[in-house]
Amino acid sequence: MRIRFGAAVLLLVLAGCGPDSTSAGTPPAPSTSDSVASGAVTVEIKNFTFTPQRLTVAVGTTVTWKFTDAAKHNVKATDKSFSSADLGDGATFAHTFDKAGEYPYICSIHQYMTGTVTVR
Ligand SMILES: [Cu+2]
Repeated sequence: MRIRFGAAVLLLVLAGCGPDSTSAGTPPAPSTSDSVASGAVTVEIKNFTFTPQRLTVAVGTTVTWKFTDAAKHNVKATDKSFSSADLGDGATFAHTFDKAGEYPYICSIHQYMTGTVTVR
């Protein structure tokens, strides 16, 4: 009984780590994964987080950021190759990546919000 109870508590704790279970997550270990997204790729901006935070796409892919937060956010590339206005819930911003490379970006309103698009 004691052991079972402990396991149940552990499960509850683990389940509590992910408050948002509405969308399918990306694999946690992208380093060995070879999945390169192409076509229409969406990054959701919700709860002050870019999801997925790291993204690998093929050259020529258009990435659309979907703003679904009550607070306003923006998407600004560190190298200034793309930059959105401050946008609120329901807005979208799209950028087509024509050159291979690594494109880190932030929300300049909340600079702890970071993401990276890798193009190859
Ligand atoms: Cu923000």
